[in-house]
Amino acid sequence: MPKRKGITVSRQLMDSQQMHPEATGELTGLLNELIVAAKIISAEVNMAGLAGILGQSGKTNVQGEEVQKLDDFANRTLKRRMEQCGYICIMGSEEDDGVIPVLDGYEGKYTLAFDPLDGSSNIDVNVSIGTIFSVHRRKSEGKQGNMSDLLQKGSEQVAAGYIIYGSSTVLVYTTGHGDGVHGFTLDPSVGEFFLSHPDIKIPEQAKYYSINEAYSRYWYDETRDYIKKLKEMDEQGERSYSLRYIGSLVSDFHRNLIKGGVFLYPRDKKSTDKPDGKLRLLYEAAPLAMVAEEAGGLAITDDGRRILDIEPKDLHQRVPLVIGSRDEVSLAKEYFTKG
Ligand code: FDP
Repeated sequence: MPKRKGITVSRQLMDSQQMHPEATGELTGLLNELIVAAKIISAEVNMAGLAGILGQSGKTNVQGEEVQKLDDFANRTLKRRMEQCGYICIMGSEEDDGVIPVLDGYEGKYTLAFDPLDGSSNIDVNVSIGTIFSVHRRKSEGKQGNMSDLLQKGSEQVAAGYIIYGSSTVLVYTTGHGDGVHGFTLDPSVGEFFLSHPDIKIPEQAKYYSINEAYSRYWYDETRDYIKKLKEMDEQGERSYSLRYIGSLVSDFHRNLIKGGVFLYPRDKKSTDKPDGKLRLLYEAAPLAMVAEEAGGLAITDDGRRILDIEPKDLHQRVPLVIGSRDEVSLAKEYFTKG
């Protein structure tokens, strides 16, 4: 078939739905609703400086209206749109302690977990931030879903992805099963996401590594040895890797997905209150792990376990994360499991 140009994300979703005769269109509907929420958030992010919604909430904008912080805004937008979309039975948000119900009469067969605006320390300084999402099929019966519907392994996700609000707004998603990872760029002049990165494959070998080096004095030996190895010269006597650390997981991950790289947020001795590192399994690690694996990469903990196999016990469970190009994550696994 000749390659088509200018494919919108809705068209792509419809096409992939048709490749699965058992599909009812509900997942497509869910993703389409999410995309609308993403467009609203993207518009707000682009206007944030003008609208006066950077920084703390409790401010008024230039029109004298009450305004919310951007992460509040993103959270509310997602909840408001998705609670009445009719395709999900329960939600979990990185910003909310407990489960989030949907409107009575609008219960559907999926669940949605999201980090509404990842990279919060970058919100006020025009650095890329993003929304990460994860979709499971519900397990419980009845109308509203419950906690057990959200506490499912990453390997049971039916869709996952993210939207980056950066120099352009880019949506990346996968529905698994070898359907691939696809990237779409928002054309703000027409308000549509167009296919810009079809069938993304993460380069097997990395050029970059991403870790917060400022914590190096708190690292365990395995992390230190691995990073030391990455810094060694290659056989030609040249430097092999560059360090990039934006401090927005979603942005660091995206760059590594496109260019080849490994991102680490391992356990360390600094965070005694966070023995498993900082990142959340349900809202960050599991969805990105699904994208990474579907693109040919890997995602493990810093003791070598596959992220997608971890059974969540808690909505806000944290997990050490090593994710990215196959060769570098495999090398990391050797270091982390040496014993
Ligand atoms: P942030 O706290 O700014 O929201 O998940 C949280 C996160 O950002 C990730 O996006 C990012 O990779 C990480 O924390 C940065 O943490 P450090 O400042 O500890 O490196």
